[in-house]
Formats: sequence, C-alpha cells, structure tokens
Amino acid sequence: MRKIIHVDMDAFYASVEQRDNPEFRGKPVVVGGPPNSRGVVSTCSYEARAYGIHSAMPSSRAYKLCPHAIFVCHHDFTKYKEASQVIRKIFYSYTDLVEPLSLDEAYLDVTANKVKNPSATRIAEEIRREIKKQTGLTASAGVSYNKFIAKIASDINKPDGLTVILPEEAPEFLEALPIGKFFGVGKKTEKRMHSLGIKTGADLKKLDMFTLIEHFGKAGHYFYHAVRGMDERPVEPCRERKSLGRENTFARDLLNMQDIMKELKILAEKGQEDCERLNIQAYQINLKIKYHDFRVSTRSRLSATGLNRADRILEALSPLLEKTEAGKIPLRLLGITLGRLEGETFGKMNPQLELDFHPKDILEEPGKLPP
Ligand code: TTP
Ligand code: MG
Repeated sequence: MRKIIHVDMDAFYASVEQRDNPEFRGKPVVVGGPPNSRGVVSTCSYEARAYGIHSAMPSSRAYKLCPHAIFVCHHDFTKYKEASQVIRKIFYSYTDLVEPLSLDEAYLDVTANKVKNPSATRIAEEIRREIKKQTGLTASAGVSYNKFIAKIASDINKPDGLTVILPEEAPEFLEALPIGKFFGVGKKTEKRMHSLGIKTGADLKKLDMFTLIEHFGKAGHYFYHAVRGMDERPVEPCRERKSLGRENTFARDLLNMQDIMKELKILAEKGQEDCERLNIQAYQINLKIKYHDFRVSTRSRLSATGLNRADRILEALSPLLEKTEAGKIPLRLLGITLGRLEGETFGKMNPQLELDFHPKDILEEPGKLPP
C-alpha cells in the first residue's frame, strides 16, 4: 500500500498578496483582470469567495458581486514563483518522488521517505507547518493510498486543513462523493453524468465498464476504477507536458473579423495565464477553427522566439488566420494550442509535466486522462 500526499496552497496568488500587503488581510481580494475589462479572475481570497467570486469568472461579474473587493490586477509573478520554489524545496526534503501539477500544487509519494517517518499524516502536518514557517502561507493537504483520493481529500478541509482517507474508509467516502468532486469531472462531464442519472459515486458504481466507456471513452475506464478506489498511477517526477490547449465554442457563429479577433485575444490571454502558471514558453502554435458546418481546419507554425505573452501569441496567430476562411464563412469554434514547450525546472530533473488543461478541466475532452 502506497502513501500519497497531495499538497495545494490556499488561494495561492491572493494569499501572497495578503501576506505582502497587510492592509489586504481579512478582506475580499481578487487577483486577475481589471473589473472594467474582459479579463477574468485568476483567484481570490476566501473572504471574496463568500460573495460567490471564483477563478475563471469574468472580473466584471466579480465586481458586481462585491464592489468593495480589492482588485490586484498587475500582479508580480516572481513572488508566486519564489513561494513555489520554497515549497518545492520542502517537498524534496521528504522525498524525490514529487510531481508538481502547477506552481502551488504537487503530489508526493512518501511510502519510503528521507526522514524515515512511517506516518504520512505526520509528514503532511510537518510539511504544512514548514510551509507556514518559511513562506507565511497556508497549504491544505490530503493523505491517502492513491493520487485520486489524496487530491480530493486535500480539498475537503480547505483552507489550512488536512484530510486523511484510510483504505478502509475509501469505499464509503467515494460512494457518498458528489460526481462533480471526482477528479477529472468538469462542468461538461458533470452535466453528462447528471443526464445519465449519476449524481454520486454510488450511482457511478452501478454502471458497468462497457457502458462507461461507451459514454466517456477512455475516461470511462478511469471512472470505473476510480470509484472503486483503484488508481495505480504512480507519482511521476519527470512527466513531460507536450502541449497546452484552450478552445471556445460560441453561442452564436462568428463571421465578423473584429469579433473573431476579440475571441482570439481572450484565448491568447488564457494561453499567457497558463504559461505564467506553469512557468513555460512555447515554440509552436496551432490554430483550430470549426466552421458552422462542422468542418475543422487547423494551421500550425513554429516560432523562433518563445511565446508566453498574449501579444506575442496573437501576433503569431495572425498569419495562420489568413490561411483560413475566417471572416468569409461563419465559425462556431476557435482554439489555440501551444506546443514545443520549454520551461524552468518543474520537477527536479525535468522541467515539464503533462497536463492539457488546468487539472479541474481535464476530461472535458472525452478520453483524456488526468495526470
Ligand atoms: P488553485 O490551486 O486552483 O486555486 P487557489 O490556490 O487560488 O485556491 P484554493 O486552492 O485554495 O482553492 O490555483 C492555484 C493558482 O493558480 C491560483 O492562485 C491562481 C492560478 N489560477 C489561475 O491563474 N487561473 C485559474 O483559472 C485557476 C484555477 C488558477
Ligand atoms: Mg491552490
């Protein structure tokens, strides 16, 4: 039986801002685009969450929900990266089996560990204490015997909490779990699950593997095992992320070039956000267009300079756009994928990890498995 810990910092960017600006403490703080722009919320303090604000929400909506919130719009990534390096160092003092998922989150396999402590729970407590001491920030942790359960567990007593799920507690825990809490179930998958009458783990458990694969592709296989507490994925310190994709399907088809450019700008900004969060840049860009008749066209090019900022991404997209029928034929979807990724050290030995979206969005594309 393995001992896995999942550590996730609480309201990461917002907590750093509260730490460095004492006047922000105890107040609703929103980090992200300005409220009078088309930008979105990167994250917000727990005080802001009480107003219903959350990540990826348009900043304008966050402002409506809480006009007196403090908006931090020109945030300094170096501070977040610094904190991230400190917590990584703490992780590596316990084990080399560390799999970072983003700046603020990682899996650790502490089955065998450098401090010879047989209790993963005690190690998790020590790590949280050490993080607090060295960064002034709080982290939450989940402890269990696989990645899937440890990850869900870390979310349960957030912020500043620890949750341990023992093997004998897992079946009951997973059966009671709302389907949206299953790792890999985003909004779209949740809807599909609900339409199949699956609201909880217990409902999911009633379906056989064949039916699940029929509905969810490869992910069906993962769901079948996950709900039974079976997840053999190892903690992988050297994962290599290959690409980073974002796409949007529109409520109404786009024909006007101005509208198309506006949407591409939003995608490019998301691309920048991903690059910043993961500390990487791309040397290839891919544009995907789905026309109103569902024909799909993709165009790709290499870039000699690293793409990690929205303006550069947009610039690189424009010659690709010219090769399509955008502006002539209505289109229903636009997508960009950043490839040939290079970055600063992520794991100890290898800079990159494989994640196509933010972990919470994974499996929105059927058949894509979470890391
Ligand atoms: P999360 O761990 O998802 O969120 P969080 O740490 O802010 O809050 P909590 O874990 O307590 O729920 O993401 C870590 C950081 O990544 C977050 O502080 C900001 C950034 N981020 C974005 O920039 N955009 C996003 O859509 C998300 C989800 C996170
Ligand atoms: Mg976090």
